[in-house]
Amino acid sequence: MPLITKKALAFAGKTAIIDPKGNYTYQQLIDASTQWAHRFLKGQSDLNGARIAFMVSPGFDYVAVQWGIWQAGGVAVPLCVTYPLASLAYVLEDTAAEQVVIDAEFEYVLLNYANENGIIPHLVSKPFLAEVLSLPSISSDRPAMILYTSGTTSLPKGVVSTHANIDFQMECLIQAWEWKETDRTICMLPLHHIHGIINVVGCSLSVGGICEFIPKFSEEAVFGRLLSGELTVFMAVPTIYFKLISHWDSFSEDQKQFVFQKLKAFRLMVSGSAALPVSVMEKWHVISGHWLLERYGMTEIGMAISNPFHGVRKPGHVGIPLPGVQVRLMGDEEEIKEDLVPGEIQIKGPNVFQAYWNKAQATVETFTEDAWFKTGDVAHLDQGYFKILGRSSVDIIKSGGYKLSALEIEEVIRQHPNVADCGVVGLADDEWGEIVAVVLVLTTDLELSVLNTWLRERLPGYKVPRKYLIQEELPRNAMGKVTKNDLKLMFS
Ligand code: MCA
Ligand code: AMP
Repeated sequence: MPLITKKALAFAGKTAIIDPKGNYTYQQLIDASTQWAHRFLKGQSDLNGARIAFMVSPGFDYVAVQWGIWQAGGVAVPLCVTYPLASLAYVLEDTAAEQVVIDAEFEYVLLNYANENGIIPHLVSKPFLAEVLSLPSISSDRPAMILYTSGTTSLPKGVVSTHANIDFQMECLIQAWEWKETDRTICMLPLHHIHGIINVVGCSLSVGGICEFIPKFSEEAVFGRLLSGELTVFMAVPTIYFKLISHWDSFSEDQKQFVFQKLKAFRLMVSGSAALPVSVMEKWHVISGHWLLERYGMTEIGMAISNPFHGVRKPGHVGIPLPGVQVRLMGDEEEIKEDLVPGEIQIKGPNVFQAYWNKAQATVETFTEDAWFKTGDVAHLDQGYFKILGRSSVDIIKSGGYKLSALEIEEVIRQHPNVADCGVVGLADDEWGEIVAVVLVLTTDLELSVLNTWLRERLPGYKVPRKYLIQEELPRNAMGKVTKNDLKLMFS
């Protein structure tokens, strides 16, 4: 039995999940996931690492399916619920998923595709009752999950994490942030990324806490729950704090007093996935009395660096290494130990992923010879605290907490028949961190709204450019390479 399910047995009668469909105990979660496990096994004794994809709304069914895959010895491949079919198909093909679970509201997106491509579909809407037999025993070094991440290549890579990786990633946060059984949190983050899966849902369910779900972020819905007086822990990306602050600005003075009293009572409020602007941290302190705890992580490593739960949370800094995680800063030749000298963050520890799925070469290249994972993030040290200075590649964009590859977006745009060439860059933005912008070279006239609609059928909304510029040609250096800094300047 995977560790998280084993832990759940201790809290059987307690409420685990509250979602728009109801309240569910840990026992219900264990029972439903056991049913899912048998549904996937279809009489076999072990899935032996078969990939099972699922497109399920955040909530009880999502977690039951995830645990069911793990109990049956499969590898969980969560699909983004807002992806167009082209992006879903890429993940299904790349992982060679054998089965896919489809929530009622996504049947129209995926059911035909699954049937046409020989992937066994399981509909959440279709009840199932299996005879409960024995389930395989799962060793912790087996792969548990594949999450897709964008990088400096044009296609996203699947990050394979083992049960041991996932368990460590949760346990070190539970220890560092003092998660407890009495904690109650809310998840409004997408569940195809670490932030929602590990930090929010995984940690709260590992300690016997309550995890509430709202299916889609809205300022009103989140404030509604924050002011309920029932939650103790809140985690979000900087864009969400920015949006909540803008909403708060419209409140009356009395309402602001009420908000302050309710938020002050929280045990912990965390920000991560992208740089937290100091102005947002300071404004949130005015609103709630909390200095947000900023931490740093990555799909390949879970969380690695965090400001302390007790002690100084330094604005503009991501903190100190988490317990059990080794962090070093590397210069061109050697490790940097002095303050204020920039180097690449490199990581070692039980949190570090196993491999990129089916990409042996990329896996080898992302580690140093002495087995440190190269993050590609540049930072310096300041009295023991790490400060992120940027990324080593201009082609990586962080928008709304999502990591995007400029090259992937360019490849898709270039497939449009009226586009001769293009260059994608991230532009600094107060709300989104960065927004995606593109300089286009066209073959013939093209309505930008037409291109935009065409792109939305091929890319998730958060990858679709928000700014367009049409030029005769792209600026290139002597080597013929597009100079992205010049592209950025064109927008200023
Ligand atoms: C949406 N819009 C955008 C973007 N996305 N505009 C600019 N840039 C964007 N990236 C616009 C839409 O066009 C629309 O405008 C309006 O915003 C609302 O769109 P919608 O899709 O409804 O957005 P939302 O639901 O309000 O989403 C905002 C969000 C979401 C909640 C901040 O982006 C989100 O959940 N982000 C979190 C991602 C995450 O979990 N990352 C963690 C990765 P219009 O109506 O005019 O069209 S894991 C990770 O990074 C590591 C491990 C770590 O450290 O955590
Ligand atoms: P992802 O690939 O979605 O896991 O994104 C990981 C990347 O998010 C890291 O490599 C960083 O560039 C960025 N990131 C995460 N947390 C922070 C933070 N607190 N400050 C700045 N960047 C961050």
